[in-house]
Amino acid sequence: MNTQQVQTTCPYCGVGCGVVATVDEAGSVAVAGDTHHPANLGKLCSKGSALAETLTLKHRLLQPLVNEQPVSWFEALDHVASALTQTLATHGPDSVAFYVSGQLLTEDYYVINKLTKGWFGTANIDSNSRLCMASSVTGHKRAFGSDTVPGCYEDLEQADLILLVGSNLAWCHPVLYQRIMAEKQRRPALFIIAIDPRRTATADMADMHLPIQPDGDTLLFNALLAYLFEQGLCDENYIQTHVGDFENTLVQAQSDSACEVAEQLGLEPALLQAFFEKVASHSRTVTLYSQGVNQSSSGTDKVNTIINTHLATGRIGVPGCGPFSITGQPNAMGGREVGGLATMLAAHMELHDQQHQRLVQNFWQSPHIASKPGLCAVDMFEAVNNGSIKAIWIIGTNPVDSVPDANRVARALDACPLVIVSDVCANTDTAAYANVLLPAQPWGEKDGTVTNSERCISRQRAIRKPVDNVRPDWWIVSAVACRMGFTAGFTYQCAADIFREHAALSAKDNDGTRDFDIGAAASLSNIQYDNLAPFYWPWKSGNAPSKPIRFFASGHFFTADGKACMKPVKAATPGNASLSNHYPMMLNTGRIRDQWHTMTRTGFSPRLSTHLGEPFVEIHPQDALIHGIQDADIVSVGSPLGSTLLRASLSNRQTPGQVYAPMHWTDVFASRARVDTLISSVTDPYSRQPASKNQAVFIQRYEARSFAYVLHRRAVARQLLPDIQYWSKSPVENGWRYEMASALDPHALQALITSLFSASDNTVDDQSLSCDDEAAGKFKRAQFIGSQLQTLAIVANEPVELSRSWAQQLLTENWADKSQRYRLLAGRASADQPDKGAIVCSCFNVGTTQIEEAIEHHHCHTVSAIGERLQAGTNCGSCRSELQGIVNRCSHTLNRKCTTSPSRMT
Ligand SMILES: Nc1nc2c(c(=O)[nH]1)N[C@H]1C(S)=C(S)[C@@H](COP(=O)(O)OP(=O)(O)OC[C@H]3O[C@@H](n4cnc5c(=O)[nH]c(N)nc54)[C@H](O)[C@@H]3O)O[C@H]1N2
Ligand SMILES: Nc1nc2c(c(=O)[nH]1)N[C@H]1C(S)=C(S)[C@@H](COP(=O)(O)OP(=O)(O)OC[C@H]3O[C@@H](n4cnc5c(=O)[nH]c(N)nc54)[C@H](O)[C@@H]3O)O[C@H]1N2
Ligand code: SF4
Ligand SMILES: [Mo]
Repeated sequence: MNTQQVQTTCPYCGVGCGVVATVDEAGSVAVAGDTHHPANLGKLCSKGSALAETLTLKHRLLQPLVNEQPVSWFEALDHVASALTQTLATHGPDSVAFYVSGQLLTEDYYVINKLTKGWFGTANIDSNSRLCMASSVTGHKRAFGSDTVPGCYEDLEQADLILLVGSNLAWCHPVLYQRIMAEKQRRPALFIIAIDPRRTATADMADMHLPIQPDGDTLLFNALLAYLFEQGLCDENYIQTHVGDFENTLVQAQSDSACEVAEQLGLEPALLQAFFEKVASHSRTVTLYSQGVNQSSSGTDKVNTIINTHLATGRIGVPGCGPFSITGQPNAMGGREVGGLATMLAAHMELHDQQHQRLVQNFWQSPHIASKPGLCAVDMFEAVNNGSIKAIWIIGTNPVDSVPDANRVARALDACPLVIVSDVCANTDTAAYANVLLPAQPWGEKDGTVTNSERCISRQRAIRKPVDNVRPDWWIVSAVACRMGFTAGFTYQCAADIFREHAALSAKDNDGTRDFDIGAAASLSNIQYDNLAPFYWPWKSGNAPSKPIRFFASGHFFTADGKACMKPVKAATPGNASLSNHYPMMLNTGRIRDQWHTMTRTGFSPRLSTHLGEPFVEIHPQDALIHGIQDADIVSVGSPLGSTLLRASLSNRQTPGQVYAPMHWTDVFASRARVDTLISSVTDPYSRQPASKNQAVFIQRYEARSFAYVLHRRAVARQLLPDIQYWSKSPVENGWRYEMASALDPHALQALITSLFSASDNTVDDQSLSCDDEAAGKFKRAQFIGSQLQTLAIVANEPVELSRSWAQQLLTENWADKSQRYRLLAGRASADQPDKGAIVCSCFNVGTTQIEEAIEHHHCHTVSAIGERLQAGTNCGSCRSELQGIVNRCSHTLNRKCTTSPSRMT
């Protein structure tokens, strides 16, 4: 059979891995890592490896809709254009806003930014990057005079010491993490320190873990600076020539660290001292940081205290050194390059700089140019809420789930006269509020460029013909602009036209005054653009740089005097000042390994749902005891803004007083698990980035009277489940798994489930089984159609005990042999199908029981030995830290059974 190979880029995280997609004649797609791509050299993580599974059309938005009615593109575009024209004419430029995404391509972003700032005359365009990278942008600008990431991935392999601050790299940037671990294996002296209030999978693999109190980072890094000075490790020459404000910064750091630093940070003094000594004794240091730094009320200050330590020691701009802000989304960097935020202009130019305003306006030949900042994400939704924004166009993001005070966002959109949503999925929580819904081309069909964390620009290429009726995001916005009469600025024929214009603007009157310059790309032909290999910016002339370029090697910074600025920062008080008797716990939120954000793509992959299949809250056993909570109970987690119901997962990964919940679950996948309904709108004063990681909450056991586990071939509409207080659903092969808990008694829940999930036709096999023990509150039912299991429902008065990894295969099995059906009710695998335990390796479907057995009975005492025996961890490697964790645990208690994570509930 003929096959075609396309080189493209992964649409998930900011590592920006190259992907080779192989498409056969029948249209089926297989993906593999691109061995030629400099970011990943052939590796992919679990999410990247599962990309082909997300190409299904099942959940796609395939048709423009206006007021829920299908319309042609012609009608949809006309409707949007006239509604926006009218809003602008009646209420002025600031009544309109775009809220976009770091997952858009550079070309999409460029066009949207141009329309807003040049034609609408407002800077009301902000992005989910505000929730993600804004503190890094602001910190970079304060220190370097520009939003520049100085280093590259190679630095991580050349360093002697890596500090991972507020980054769960093992789960969130797995391929980069694997690059570090491969280097560690080659060079065991490479020392890794994780700084995170939680003992994450990343911390498990680190040589040292500092479980600091939340928001202790500014104090920690100020104290580190004071220590490095005391040890004579500040680089006087570098400071003299290249750095400003050293003295003031040092004085502030010394004054902050005069207190009991270790005690405030919640650390053993010896551990803190050991940390200081490690940093002092390793000159090749990279500090890589992510959302534990950015998403904080002191986020920008955290960034600057980190950069301060690098500037003071000259550990920047040279191999193996530097502060490194790792980006979350695939094109967070590209969005910043085109200026797609309310506080920037374009091509790394400044909104407040009149010369930049003139330059951009002349280049665009636009009627207007925005000259003051627009509203940042949280304020933008407040403006929608108070009615000053009357039309909002949301593209490639799901704010009803991901923006703080998410219920307010929903209310605001509900009341907003015009909500336009461009998405690839039909049923997102945000799409539910759209007056106009526009189907965009997803990954695999769209075409353009993205920039990864190390400034590498790669092509995303279409790997198959777009489905009829979906369009590129840049095309949709340009088509509306043209209908509004702005044809001069928006008659692009293809993505390459936009990229060339963007490249030309980056070089316009630049002459080295701005870091971002890809002027050489302005003359690419369409064919050259199509064939463009990954390259690094800056690219001013000559051939495209195929090797990473470091900034600041010669110390030249983009400030007026060419010197970097150290920033005196008053350390924040660690912890959370708004804790109270009502809200005594600190809620930390973030990610899990195999889900992507609001699950609109990964949430439909059975393979990616085996790792952690339910919304959960991780609680320290001591706190659980205080609050009368047991493992697998349902817990209400609430703040002054709202409350959620989550499965309890007891774990000493948490520090007492703190709980952790993932951000992923939405109203599509669970009854009440939208964690952003709890998060208040507190933002960093400089970057306006929300503090998503430190919310005062209460936790309380939900007194459920009944619990259920249900397997069914179809999903049931949310509206049909109002009487089931807790439910979550996850895909399994050939159907769905539901977990439930309710205030009904078990018998009533059983009856409700039977009415909801019974096959409605008369093909139901009369051999269907049931086994009820009314007195014990246990009810079990299995229904068949022919040889296929249709529904399995187990109801109990306590959390249902059942091997989930065994049960999730049941809808794929042939049940023609009726004598075997009893196993379903007994909850037992047949002898030739031993229970795998909770799935750890989703590539090869390997579970904890198998791993435990390999350790106990086959002497597999290393991750590699387990890999050789079971294949676990040998493909994407995302689970290697968990494998190591199991090895560590089992080596202590070899004759005891390993326990498994309760949230997986084997
Ligand atoms: N699997 C997966 N990978 C992803 C994503 C995904 O959705 N799923 N999303 C991508 C995106 S957009 C992003 S932004 C990145 C995010 O990547 P990360 O930032 O690595 O992920 P998070 O889980 O949000 O948070 C990181 C850590 O910050 C810690 N933290 C919380 N408070 C503090 C604090 O005060 N100080 C310190 N030092 N640490 C703290 C948390 O405990 C958490 O372990 O991941 C990207 N990669
Ligand atoms: N509590 C808490 N909240 C957080 C965070 C946290 O750590 N804690 N993290 C924050 C961070 S860092 C981030 S990045 C955000 C992420 O939050 P969101 O951006 O809201 O999450 P996604 O699920 O990535 O939303 C992307 C949407 O775009 C759609 N989409 C995918 N591809 C395309 C395309 O090509 N075109 C169009 N038009 N649509 C497309 C998807 O179907 C989906 O609906 O969440 C933030 N919110
Ligand atoms: S690390 Fe994983 S999610 Fe990130 S770009 Fe690579 S394959 Fe995609
Ligand atoms: Mo992000």
